[in-house]
Amino acid sequence: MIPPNIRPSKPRPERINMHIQILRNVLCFVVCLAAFNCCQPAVSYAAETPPNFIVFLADDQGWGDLGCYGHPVLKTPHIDKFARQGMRFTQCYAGSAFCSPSRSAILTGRTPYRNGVFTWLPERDRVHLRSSEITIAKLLKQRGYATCHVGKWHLNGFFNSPQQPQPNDHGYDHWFATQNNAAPNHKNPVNFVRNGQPVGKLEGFSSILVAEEAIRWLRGQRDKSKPFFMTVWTHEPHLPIESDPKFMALYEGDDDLKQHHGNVSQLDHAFGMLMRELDEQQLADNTFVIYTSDNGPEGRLDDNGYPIGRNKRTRGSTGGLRGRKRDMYEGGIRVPGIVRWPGHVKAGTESDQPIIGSDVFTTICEIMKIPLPADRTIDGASMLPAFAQKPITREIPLYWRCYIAKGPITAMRIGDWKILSDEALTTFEMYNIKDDPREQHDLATSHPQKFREMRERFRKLNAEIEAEGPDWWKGYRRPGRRKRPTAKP
Ligand SMILES: [Ca+2]
Repeated sequence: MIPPNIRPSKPRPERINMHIQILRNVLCFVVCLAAFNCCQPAVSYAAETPPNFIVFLADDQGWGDLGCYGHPVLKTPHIDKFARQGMRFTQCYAGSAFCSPSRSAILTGRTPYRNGVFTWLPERDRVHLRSSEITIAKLLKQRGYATCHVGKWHLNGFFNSPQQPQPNDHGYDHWFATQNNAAPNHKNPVNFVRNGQPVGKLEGFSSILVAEEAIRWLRGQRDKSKPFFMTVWTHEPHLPIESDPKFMALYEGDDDLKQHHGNVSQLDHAFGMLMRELDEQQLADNTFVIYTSDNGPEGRLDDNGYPIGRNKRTRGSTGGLRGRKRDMYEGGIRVPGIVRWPGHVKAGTESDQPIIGSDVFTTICEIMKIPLPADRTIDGASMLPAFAQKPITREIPLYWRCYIAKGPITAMRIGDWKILSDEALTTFEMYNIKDDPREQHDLATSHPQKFREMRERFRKLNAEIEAEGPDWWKGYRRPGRRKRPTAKP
């Protein structure tokens, strides 16, 4: 539209030629821009300030153990708020059905039987995360990141010993950790080690102490000229549970129930402390934060939801899914999974794309444009398409294995189909997870073609994983335990 105070001048040939030239230039620019955009990935970060990363991991928190995952009683206001600020994954999986293996998958992008950490690690176990594994902490440190681990480590049997790699050998500048659980329990723990130095008895509750250490590092100890990568792995709500009475007071019921539920609120409070610190340091906008858990809830419950085992504080929820910790059914492996990354992940969104712990490695590599290691298999896929509400491209199927599972020992999922089996891959079950998330209807017999296809892929994948990983799982015995029979090939 021409402004009223400017009269259009009469077109002259040279003016027309000039206009044509301008039009050509504009057209050329538009075409070039379109071509450039076509060649770019859906999201491009190269020109931006490198983001910070936080991987926050709860211990033994089930798929149903958060307000934002539908728990009717648990009070988790900070994590619920976090979910409203980011994307909540309804089908997030841990890399395994128990502790150490899941952690190894997050750091390496590799399924546990491939990276060697196939079992939970008691003290003095020879199984450990080998220095030959490439962790995401190591890759980011090489690219100028400040790195920090706080909380449970559980990736070696010889913790704080020269006999096996420690967090600093896996890329961490600063670490404040325990080998496995906080001892004697979450209250006043005595077994934390900071950068190789035992710190003695601490006053307070474990997840709060862990968050305080993370905050101290963020405020004063890190090199603020660098972006940072931080893993925050709480001990809560793993046994032995001990909760601050102020969190127990939020609940009605017997003391053991209050201990468990209060423990989840304690963990939620610690998470809130860390998120508030990001806000106060104005770091939240440029920090990718993922919240997840390492496996399903501990213990067995009767029909009334009351614990069957000796420990009555095992009140975690699978949200109605079958099985619990150590099981290959969904309740053992499906966990909360929430990502917040302002500007890249739309607030208050949900995704039903299956993701798994090992995807953390690949996702960070893609964001940072770090090539995936070419000399080994990386199982994880990038979550970035899910952030844009698109399907994730997964070349290697989701795979789990837990030799102490009560039912099937191993499982694989492709699309909506999941196949489960004994360790020798001779007896199978198959479910359609979309139609039957509670795994009530075994379709192995009624869908023979799909079953054969899944079984073949499962056997092939299983053989590849066994061939690539160390064979520590063969004839494994825990320190002080009798030898386990050698597994069949
Ligand atoms: Ca665990």
